[in-house]
Amino acid sequence: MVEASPHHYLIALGSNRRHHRLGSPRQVLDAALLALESDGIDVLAIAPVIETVPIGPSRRRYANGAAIIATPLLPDALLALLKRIEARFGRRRGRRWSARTLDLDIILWSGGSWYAPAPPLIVPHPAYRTRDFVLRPAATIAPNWRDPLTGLSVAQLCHRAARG
Ligand code: PH2
Ligand code: MG
Ligand code: MG
Repeated sequence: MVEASPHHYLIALGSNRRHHRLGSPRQVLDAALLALESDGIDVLAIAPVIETVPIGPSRRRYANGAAIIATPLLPDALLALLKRIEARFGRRRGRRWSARTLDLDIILWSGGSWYAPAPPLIVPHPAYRTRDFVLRPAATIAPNWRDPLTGLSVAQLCHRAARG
């Protein structure tokens, strides 16, 4: 039998802008998970959403979350799908790290490492190991998932990031 969804991914969700119809950043994240499901992605685990202070130029607070998903898509195809969902939610490409309605990032995948130059995609996400706003939600659903580069678990990375 062919396995329907062989790849597992840890994805990070972020929003710091209301959506005119969906509402608050937190409601945007809930709707984004439903959008993933209606696009055929299996959502296996959802972390409780947290509110975080913005890192970078935007001054609005973020709602941040994480999910474990399963899909037959390889990272490049999944990234294309995530970008289409971001666009459907009104995300505009502009200044780096400007306020956004929806940000969907691939953090880890079950295949280990992935690198593609165009469009640029590196998995594991090159910056997630020090980002508390990614690691805190991630550690609630994937504490034992090991980073292939450092060999550290998500829980260990989370403790380190919290210590600063
Ligand atoms: N995302 C960024 C930049 N800064 N800060 C917080 N707290 N949460 C985010 O999701 C976030 C950020 C770029 O994607
Ligand atoms: Mg992104
Ligand atoms: Mg991001």
